[in-house]
Amino acid sequence: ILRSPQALQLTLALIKPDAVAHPLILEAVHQQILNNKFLIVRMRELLWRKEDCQKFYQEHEGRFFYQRLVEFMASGPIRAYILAHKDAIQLWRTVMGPTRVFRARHVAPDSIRGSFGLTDTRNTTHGSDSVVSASREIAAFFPNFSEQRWYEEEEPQLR
Ligand code: RTP
Ligand code: MG
Repeated sequence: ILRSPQALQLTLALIKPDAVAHPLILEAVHQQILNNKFLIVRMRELLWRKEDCQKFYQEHEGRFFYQRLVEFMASGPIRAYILAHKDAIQLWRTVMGPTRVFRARHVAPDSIRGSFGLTDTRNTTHGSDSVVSASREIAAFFPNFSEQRWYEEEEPQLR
């Protein structure tokens, strides 16, 4: 397997506080990552400060849900992953399902959000939505990670 952005795209996945707080849901989400044959490049658990959330979600500043989202994301531990796969960004968003929980339950009941989402804010997971935001979000959570070095130097670990 050639390690290139075409063959193995990187994305940032977050498991949000509602899911990290529940061991069975946390395990089920992790299992979805494995089932879909993502390569887990990095993984860490952390508690976010409110200022970090505000920065991360700054594109949503002013939206009616912004304050609620920021407070929720700082309310408990979250888990962050760098995932690699062919077309990882779109694949992870498909595995997550639609953002809105009502839509997720009806259109994609077996998706992560369709299965476990509680509300539009407490919707279990986050995934980058473009190559540009994936790079920005990976850097926010894994400041020592170099995408370029990863593509050039590390050998793929096949599962
Ligand atoms: P994300 O930005 O997290 O990848 O999510 P997305 O593209 O699927 O959804 P977007 O519409 O961009 O929403 C950004 C985040 O805000 C939360 N949200 N809460 N009504 C609400 O309470 C509400 N609406 C959106 C979502 O959970 C999403 O993480
Ligand atoms: Mg978005």
